[in-house]
Amino acid sequence: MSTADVAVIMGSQSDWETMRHASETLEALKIPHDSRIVSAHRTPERMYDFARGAKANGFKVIIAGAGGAAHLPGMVAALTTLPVFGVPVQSKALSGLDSLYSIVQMPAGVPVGTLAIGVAGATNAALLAASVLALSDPALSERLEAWRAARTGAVAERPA
Ligand code: RP5
Repeated sequence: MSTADVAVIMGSQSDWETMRHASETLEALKIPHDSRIVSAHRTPERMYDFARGAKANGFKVIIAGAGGAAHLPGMVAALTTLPVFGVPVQSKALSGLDSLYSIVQMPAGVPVGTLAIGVAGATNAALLAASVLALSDPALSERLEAWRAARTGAVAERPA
């Protein structure tokens, strides 16, 4: 049983440069999370075991990032009813359009909440996870409001 509410999974070590932004955002909001490499193609059995056991292991939300032929978020969503947020990692060959198309067009019945390509998507996946968890966690709800207010407060009236 994990003590983490959110699993941040990714297809490769090379995805960490993007997915660490999800982890850092969860960290900033003091949300317990666990980051793991789980590849749909290279470690399919690890992926199956993770997805099948995720709910029983105490996870409430899964953030899954992958690039190229990015099947990880969809395959995980096929194996669990936990909310899955998919982050298309920006690939070298096709700039992440391949990742986006691999994640976004799920068939009806197997949902993946697909985010923007790259760092913005990873950051926003963490914020969406926070919004879900905040529905039943008033203290987190306050931290999320404060995080958003700080962002608003940081926008200058005029360019420097
Ligand atoms: C995908 O292939 C991973 O999610 C990664 O974005 C991409 C490339 O992986 P590496 O060759 O860098 O390990 O499965």
